[in-house]
Amino acid sequence: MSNSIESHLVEKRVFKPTREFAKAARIGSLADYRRLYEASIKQPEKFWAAQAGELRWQQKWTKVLEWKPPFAKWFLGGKLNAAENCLDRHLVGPRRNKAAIIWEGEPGEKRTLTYHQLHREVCKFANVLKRNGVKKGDRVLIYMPLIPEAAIAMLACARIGAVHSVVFGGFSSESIKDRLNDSGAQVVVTADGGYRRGQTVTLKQNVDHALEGNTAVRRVIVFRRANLDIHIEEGRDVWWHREMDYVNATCPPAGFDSEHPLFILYTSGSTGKPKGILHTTGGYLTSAHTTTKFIFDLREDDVYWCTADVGWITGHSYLVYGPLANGATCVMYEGAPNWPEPDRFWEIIANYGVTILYTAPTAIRAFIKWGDEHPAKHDLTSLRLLGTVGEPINPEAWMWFRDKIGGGRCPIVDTWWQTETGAIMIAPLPGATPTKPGTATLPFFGIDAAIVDDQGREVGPNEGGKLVVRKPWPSMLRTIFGDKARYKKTYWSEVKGCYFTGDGARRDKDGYFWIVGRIDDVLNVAGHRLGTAEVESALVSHPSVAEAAVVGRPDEIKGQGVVAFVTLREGEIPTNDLKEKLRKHVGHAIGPIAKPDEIRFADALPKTRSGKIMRRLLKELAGGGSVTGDTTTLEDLGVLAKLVKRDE
Ligand code: 7RM
Repeated sequence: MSNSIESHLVEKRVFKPTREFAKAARIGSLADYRRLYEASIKQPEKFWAAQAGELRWQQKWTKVLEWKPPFAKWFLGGKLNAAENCLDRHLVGPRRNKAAIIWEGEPGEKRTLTYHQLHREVCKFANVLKRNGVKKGDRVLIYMPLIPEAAIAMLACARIGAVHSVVFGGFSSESIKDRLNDSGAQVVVTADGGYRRGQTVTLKQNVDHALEGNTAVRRVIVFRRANLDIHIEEGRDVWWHREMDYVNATCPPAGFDSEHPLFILYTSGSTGKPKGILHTTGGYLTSAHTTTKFIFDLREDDVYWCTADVGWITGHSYLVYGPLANGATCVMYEGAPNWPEPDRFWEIIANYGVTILYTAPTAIRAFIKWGDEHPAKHDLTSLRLLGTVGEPINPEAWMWFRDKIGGGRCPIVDTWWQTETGAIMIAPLPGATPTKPGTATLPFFGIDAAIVDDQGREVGPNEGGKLVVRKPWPSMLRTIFGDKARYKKTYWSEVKGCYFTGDGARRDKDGYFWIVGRIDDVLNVAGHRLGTAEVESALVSHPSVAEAAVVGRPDEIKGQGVVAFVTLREGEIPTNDLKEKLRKHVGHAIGPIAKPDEIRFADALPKTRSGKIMRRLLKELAGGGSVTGDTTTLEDLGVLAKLVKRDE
């Protein structure tokens, strides 16, 4: 097929689950996985209904699925309360006094909330919301540091049927304003400030700026975290701790329709205004609960740490709803991984005896860059399982994670999913699936993932194409808030009858899914279509390289030439000689076609706040133009300015 994406990098390493891990796991062999997967795809409604049945429903559903493409409804007629499922359910029996959240602030404070205590705080804050006029269906914007109160505010909304919209605490006033306007939120929950790399972040001040001019906001509830001197607008702003004094801890959980909206989470479209991804209650919670249980193979005595912020979908599904619905003990850390020293994460793991660590490739590449001595200083033997999410993980980074953090003994679950999918879609089951560095392996139960060509036909082994999902699943986004037309166009018009993910991928001979990059980023060199991930992984496999981003630039002869932006490991010297070596290295690993025409050394790569490399900006730079596209989701504008300067 001439228009399919080619693949040249072959990964031969395979790691089978250890016998010990497999024996204790829920799913203990690949054969079991395959049998259950087949059954779940033949009868997805049966599988999901059985899973939904593990939650507490105040009224059972009458119909599992109504599918009027592209609109799905799950568990129709059912009524439940998401907060009740994450809290009240665990109050009978020994989980009552189990730690729900173990929190550490960046400056070093430590707090533990048991399920009983968390329940109490959530009930009280739910009453605070009610007291401030919040009703079922109202939108509440949450703009908080990563403190337990962020989760408390989310669960309090869920408890009374209000729809939360969490905005990452690193975002600007402008982003808050956009999201307020789009969601129509009337209430904002924030804090005076938070801590990041030893500095305070002025959250309340950012909210004040966002509220200049016209908005629907009539109440701002402020948690005191950083003792900052802040402006309090009489009649609009109230203190969290004062409000908590006025309420009691009784707040019975009302049952809401399964399809009642639970939250809106904005995701940056590559261009234009952010999309408000809408998730509903019963289906979302079912998927979050089920995937957490199977993919992390959660045990009663696990100490589970997901390093994501609640401002991202990973924080929603795998820091709050998934683990709490499972009654897990969750570690939550407010600050930066390298504050005060680059070993903060490893210190936390040793301190609390963390058993499961779920983090992102961007963090792993940073740890590699900072040096092996930092994890080596700490006892990491409590760990039994590792996970990654957010980007394709370069095989060398995967190997480092396995060896240096997992001590060669922990399975790694590389989990592929999106804000839109609500829950993990493709990932190994740690006791069943042999893993290979760089692949998210096989689809989760009930997920009908496939790779298709431009005509929508499924492609053969090792042929690249578009990653799609052919059947609805419970935590599927229901729409883009207020914009059905955009929902249809973005996700359901590219490939007939399928959900289009926007990602390019291939399946190997074992059926494993390899994400090759975003479809929009695919390179076209002399008629060869190459994903970005392979070329980047080839670069990262060179011992001098910490991170790489590859983009195409117009080339008269080849159509596109390959430009690689490369950051080096600590202590490496950027020379022309090294550039030549790297070009050869890629040629050797993949083939001459993928050899970068140009290599540019950079101090850092432009990334989104959640750590994804923004190739779109690099492409504009590489093409010789200035960067004109949207840069509001960029983590650090300085990075871009530096790259432009180097270019001059
Ligand atoms: C959870 C999250 C979604 C996009 C997705 C991919 C990329 C995420 C992986 C991955 C390769 C992975 N939601 N992505 N996980 N690529 N392997 N395990 O990240 O909405 O912010 O991003 O992230 O491109 O489409 S998200």
